[in-house]
Amino acid sequence: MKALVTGGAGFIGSHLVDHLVSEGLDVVVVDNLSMGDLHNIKHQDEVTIYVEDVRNEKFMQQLLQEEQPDYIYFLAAVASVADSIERPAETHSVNQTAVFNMLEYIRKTNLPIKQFLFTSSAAVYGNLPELPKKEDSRVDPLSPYAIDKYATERFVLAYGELYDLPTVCVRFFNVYGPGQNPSSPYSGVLSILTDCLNNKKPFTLYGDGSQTRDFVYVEDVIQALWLITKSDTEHEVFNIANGNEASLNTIIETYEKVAGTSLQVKMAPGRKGEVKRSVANIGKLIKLGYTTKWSLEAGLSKYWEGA
Ligand code: UD2
Repeated sequence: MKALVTGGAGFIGSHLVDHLVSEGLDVVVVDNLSMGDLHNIKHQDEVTIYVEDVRNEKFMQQLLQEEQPDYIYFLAAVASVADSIERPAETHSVNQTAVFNMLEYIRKTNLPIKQFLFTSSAAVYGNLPELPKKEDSRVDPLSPYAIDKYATERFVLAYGELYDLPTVCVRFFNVYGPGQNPSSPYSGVLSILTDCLNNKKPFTLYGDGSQTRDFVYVEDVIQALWLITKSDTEHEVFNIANGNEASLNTIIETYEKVAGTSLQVKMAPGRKGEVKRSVANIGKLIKLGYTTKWSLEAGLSKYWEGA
């Protein structure tokens, strides 16, 4: 069996690639290294890597013909809400057009795939008050990023239904773990916190710290993705999360305990368009056999050990 992972050198993608290799799959990676780093992939010598942009339509078509993957995991994205607000046209071309073009090519050529998995985001839920978020909760995508993710989900599911393609979508909540790049102000907060604790840098807290998130350790995310693949599920959306709500203040307190050191915190006004509370209902994943193996404490300890 062969898997194609776009964005396979990125934070989540590289963990997925290593898992797929350990499951005995042949793995092909396409990554333009805009965010990713080949060093993230442990099994680099066992993987076929193309440093290319998923927007290169000709290249992607040729790749699909030559490699004939059974599984396609579309993780390549500009994964930043802020970026999508600053450069909406460019992020749209990655977050939607590249996915659409691939689907269209698969449809036209009847490429015999076993699963096409598109990675969306909790961003689609926006700031609506119902909690926890279920896959069929109302959505309110507020940024170009969230709109692209939601619209692309719809394309992926509609292509699945209309043209009988085995497609599925997942919505990532706040994923953390080794390999997440802390260098941008819009990097995941836990990668920034790790960097601040490690290097005694001040941490800027946006808002009063009462905002909540559902933080999920990357190994649990890989567990979920693999369960979805093995289940041959089609035309469904799954939240991928831990299922627990934690405030940023709790995160900071827990991480300080784990690291045995205290953080220097600078207060700043809350970010514009910020989601106040976020937590997922993960019942659908649990039905596939998902169990969260990493509590917040356990995940943070493991992350800190390797930091
Ligand atoms: C996450 C996703 C984003 C999008 C969004 C949808 C990540 C990295 N980002 O954004 O792609 O899917 O969910 O809602 O998973 N914070 C600070 N100081 C910092 C950095 C962050 O206080 O230096 C706060 C930030 O204001 C927010 C919380 O920490 O309240 C989490 O921030 P984040 O950027 O890790 O993730 P989020 O939920 O804004």
